[in-house]
Amino acid sequence: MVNLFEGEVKGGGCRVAIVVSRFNTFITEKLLSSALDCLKQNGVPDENIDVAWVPGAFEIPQAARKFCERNRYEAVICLGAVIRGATPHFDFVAGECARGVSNLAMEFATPVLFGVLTTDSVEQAEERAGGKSGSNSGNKGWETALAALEMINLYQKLA
Ligand code: INI
Repeated sequence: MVNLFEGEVKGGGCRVAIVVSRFNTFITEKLLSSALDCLKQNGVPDENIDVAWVPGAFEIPQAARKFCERNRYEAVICLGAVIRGATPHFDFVAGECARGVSNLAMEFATPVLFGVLTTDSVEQAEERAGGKSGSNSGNKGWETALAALEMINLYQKLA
């Protein structure tokens, strides 16, 4: 019989930080709203959630580091939207953001979650942010918050 470790989604008592980027706000506000719904529906009270807005995805890891350094959250959630469109910036911004978030997740004992959309088009980004209405179904904000709660519980079991 193997010893199995699996995180359960239990938000009660958790403190969570969210970094969300303002670039493509029409998408990122939907990611944020769905992430907040998920946390609240799973028992995380408003006063246990801190949210920081940053200009763009490139700045996400910088603010996420500050949250990690505070050492008072069970998870740090990163939300953003990098859309290829016509900008040559895409690969640099998307790549540096992913690399920065991944480095934090390895460096700190806090789970750091990657809810940054990297898409070829606005339509693809909308699809992943719950459609035009920003519903919770198919919304990566919701999925990232759920993943955060699972990782928090898993880390508690592995501690
Ligand atoms: N930031 C994004 O979050 N998404 C993008 O699609 C994007 N594009 O395409 O350029 C973007 N650029 C801004 C970048 O994140 C920084 O805020 C900026 O370069 C200042 O450091």
